[in-house]
Amino acid sequence: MIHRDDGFFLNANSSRARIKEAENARKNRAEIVKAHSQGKVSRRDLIKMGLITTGGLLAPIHGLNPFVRSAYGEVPTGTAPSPLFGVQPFSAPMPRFDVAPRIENPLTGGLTPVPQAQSNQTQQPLDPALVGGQTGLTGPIEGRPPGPIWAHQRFSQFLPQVGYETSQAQATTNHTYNPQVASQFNSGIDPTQPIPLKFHPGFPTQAPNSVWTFNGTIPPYLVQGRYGEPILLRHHNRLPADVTQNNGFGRHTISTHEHNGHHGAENDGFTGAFFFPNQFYDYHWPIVLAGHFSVNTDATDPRAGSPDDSGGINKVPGDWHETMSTHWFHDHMFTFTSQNVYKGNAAMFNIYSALDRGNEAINDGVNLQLPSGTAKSFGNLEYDVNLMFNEKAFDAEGQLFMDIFQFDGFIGDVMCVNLTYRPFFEVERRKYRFRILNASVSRFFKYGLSDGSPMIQIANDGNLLPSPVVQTVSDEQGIAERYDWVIDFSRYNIGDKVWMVNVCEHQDGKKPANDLSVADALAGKSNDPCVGKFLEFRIVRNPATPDVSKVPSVLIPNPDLSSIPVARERTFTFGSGASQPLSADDPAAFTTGAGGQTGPWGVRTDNGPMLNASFGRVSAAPSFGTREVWTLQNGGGGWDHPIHIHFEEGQILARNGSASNVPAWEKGRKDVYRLRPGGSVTLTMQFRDWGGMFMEHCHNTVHEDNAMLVRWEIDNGGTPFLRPLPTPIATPQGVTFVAPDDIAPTAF
Ligand SMILES: [Cu+2]
Repeated sequence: MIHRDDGFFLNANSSRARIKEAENARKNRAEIVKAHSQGKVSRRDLIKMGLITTGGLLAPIHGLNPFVRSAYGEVPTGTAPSPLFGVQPFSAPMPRFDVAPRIENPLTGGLTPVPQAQSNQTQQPLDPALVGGQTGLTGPIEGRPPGPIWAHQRFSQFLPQVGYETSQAQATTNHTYNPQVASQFNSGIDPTQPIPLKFHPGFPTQAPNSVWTFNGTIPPYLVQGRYGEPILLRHHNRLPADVTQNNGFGRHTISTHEHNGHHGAENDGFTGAFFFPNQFYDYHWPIVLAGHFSVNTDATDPRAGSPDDSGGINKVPGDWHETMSTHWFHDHMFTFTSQNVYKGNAAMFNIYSALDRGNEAINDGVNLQLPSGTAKSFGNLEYDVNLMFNEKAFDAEGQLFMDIFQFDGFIGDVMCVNLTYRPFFEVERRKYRFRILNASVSRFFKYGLSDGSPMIQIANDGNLLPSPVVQTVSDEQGIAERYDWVIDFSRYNIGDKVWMVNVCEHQDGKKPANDLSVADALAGKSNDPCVGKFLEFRIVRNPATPDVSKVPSVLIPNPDLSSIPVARERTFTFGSGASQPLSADDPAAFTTGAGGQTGPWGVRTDNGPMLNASFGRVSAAPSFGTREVWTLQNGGGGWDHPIHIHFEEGQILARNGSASNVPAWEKGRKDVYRLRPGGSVTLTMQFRDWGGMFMEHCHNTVHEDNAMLVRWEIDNGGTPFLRPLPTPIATPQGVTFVAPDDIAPTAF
């Protein structure tokens, strides 16, 4: 246990002079972040001005860089502490998610204009602010790339049956909160009361351009879907057309990634397929089981199914072993993902199935009866609770603050659950399911209950585990990973309290610095303000009816891939010191200068060079319908990287070369693979059902943005897919296509 008296986080005992110095440094840096986010200076300009180095580091200038040794001490100083306005922890209720209303007839009037297979290129006048002040120009109403290549694949076969419509928008008061549970299951919150956008009732209201959430409101947004019921999510961009109207960070162009949706790539939120203010993008989520066209194609197995509206099952094609449950969706805008997600572009998506029904009472031999509720045939939320963990930072006025010059990662100091500072949640004496999302920029969480009681992990990422795993403390949950837990509160008495305690200390965004014991975290033996109690459970009553939920000893076994030949093995190394051979003018490439050293982060594909991202570069092109084995290697020991591979679920075959290193809670399917310092993960995946271009990247989104990301695409030898696929280049006047700017020699 390392206990520093001082370090990354300044605290109230730090000298006033140091705090003032750090606050001044923050203000000075914020001016640069603002200029960069608004496009007034490029990374190349910042290098020329000597403000950042070619390695991507903030130059050691006193008054700018908080890590410069100062007269006040030898150790690095951090940002000034976020103000808490006298607020005490556990003084506000934790709000449940705001459930998106279903639009039942998206093709017959529910959505206007009617969704269509190809992008709607109807022209509209362009706001001059989008085009350098030019007037009289027009652009398409939909930002999806035009034409057949980016048409929704198999749209007529999977016509949307339900629609959702939401806007990325400036912060505003929520007047339509619908948690889909009675207030007794929401710590007494009255949903008819307006909810201003505050991270605690005692904090200041956020300015419209400080926070950009779904519909501009909190609590976070939740979509509920089910297999066999295709969804059309129409996402409007209602952000300011003037790029400078962002309160210092965040980009007004967005791309929405349904993290790990098994959908066509045109609906994946490709990082280069972003759209502009006043446009919408129609995302078509067919919600099919992987293997839809090759396994159980006659839909005879009831385990491959969707809940119907009367407690039964609608059987669907595909492999029931591929059933997914807890998803989220978030921004994927090229080089601005960290800012946009942090600013509020993050929501959750629960998928219901025959196995994971969201109804704990239906006992039909298929339904696993996980804690949820009983009133509705599926999707009951009384005892099935989405939790979004992330930490924020605020400026001296209490407005949301972000610093993009910590290229190792961005770490905040105000721990929030469901965007509320250290809240309480009232529970009954029975079992609950918690779907926990790490929605941070760069922080890992590791947590347990304050009394050391067991928690049962039932899912990792979107996937129920083969078998539940009992733990008293979680693993270090990486950014974008989802862990689902069952906690049984029947062991407590009415009036008891128990806390969730974070034991994972960060000193920077590189990796966890130290894992404390729960006892040490409770004793305050860390200077990281996010270590310690952060969520208070108040046991308030007995359940009105007996708890009939179960945690079966078998959940979802993995699909057996042993008879499928391995078509190809690939290696990706994630590290620093990357270069960018592409031109500074290349619109798809992360670059700071011609022939440029940029960086710092990159990916080495097979034995090629360590490269900065370009979404125009094809790094890998697996053949449609095949299985491959990929090894993800950490290029260094000084950092951790949670690597996300889009589209298909993988099974981890080995950690550091050995299957025996894979812990029980990683034995299911995964979509984020944290490498651990110096470590490697070997996994296997199939490439089925859909085509197009996908991504693989670090989900420490500061690393992703700077520029640890590769594009891969599914190849079918030329038909029906193009080989290679053209790269979309988004402009307000419409999307054009260019040939890939680079193809790795081992891609095809
Ligand atoms: Cu990383």
